Amino acid sequence: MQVDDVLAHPPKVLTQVQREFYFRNGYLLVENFLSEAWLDRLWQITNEFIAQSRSRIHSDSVFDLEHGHSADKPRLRRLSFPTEQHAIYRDFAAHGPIVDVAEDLVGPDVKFHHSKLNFKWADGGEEVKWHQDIQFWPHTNYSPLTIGVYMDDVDDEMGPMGVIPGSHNGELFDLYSDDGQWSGAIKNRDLPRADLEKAVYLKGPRGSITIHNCRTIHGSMPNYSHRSRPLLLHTYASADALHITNLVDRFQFANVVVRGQPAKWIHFDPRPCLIPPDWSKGYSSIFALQQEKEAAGQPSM
Ligand SMILES: O=C(O)CCC(=O)C(=O)O
Repeated sequence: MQVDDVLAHPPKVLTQVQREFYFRNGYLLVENFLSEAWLDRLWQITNEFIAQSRSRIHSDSVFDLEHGHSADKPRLRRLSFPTEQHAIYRDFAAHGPIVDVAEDLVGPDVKFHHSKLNFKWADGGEEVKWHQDIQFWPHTNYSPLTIGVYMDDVDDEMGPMGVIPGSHNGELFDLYSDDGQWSGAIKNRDLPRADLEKAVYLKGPRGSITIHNCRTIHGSMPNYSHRSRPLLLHTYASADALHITNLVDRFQFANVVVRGQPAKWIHFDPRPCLIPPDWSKGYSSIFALQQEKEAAGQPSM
């Protein structure tokens, strides 16, 4: 769908000013969006996964663990693909109020792509380097967007989501390092073209949501506070955006139309997109990719 067609469709929860802001800037923050009832449900199951992580020693396809993780002091970096792990996460992704937000920004036919829960644990939870998302999971157009739910209050010290306004209309960066390995991050020598001085950091009370377009440059600093920063992220697209790689094909709940109708016609955007490596046999997390590459002397996503 073209932006004007999306805007012509009556909004469900956002104001027209918020929608226009998103299309102009490539991001949006909506404070205090989620009800306490939803937050309680999400916390109930999230606490169970944190408890389960205590028995894990190494990262696996579900639990991505930070250095220093232990049974006494769990440091879960990411719970991967939560919608595959529990029905409450699936219910939230398919029927939660964020689907209304997605509909207001991609149009009446909404496809869910994937989700993840980034914890950014207290006292040093790892940074996410500047990157754009669409190079990880190319689609035939650039409608995909990611909605993040702050499950707790987030302030400046906690590594809030940082975005570069307007960058969704700019350059799409090459996220491979010079040796041809996927780094998942914009190279240091390219960062001067990324307008980092314009960065806006999205903070807010528990229940606030962040939204960024798949081309928007974004990242976040380490969490130096004593509180963790659980951010539950969901990616949705217009149903007329066909995913190009098979990253999520092995999952039951992925590429599912959660609102409206499946597309009859595919929408192609003529702007080219980088092709990522073949992750069909597994993908750990942006943290693992970026931090491992860094340990090996090369930055990543
Ligand atoms: O957790 C964050 O601060 C950012 C996450 C992110 O950009 C990603 O996972 O792609």
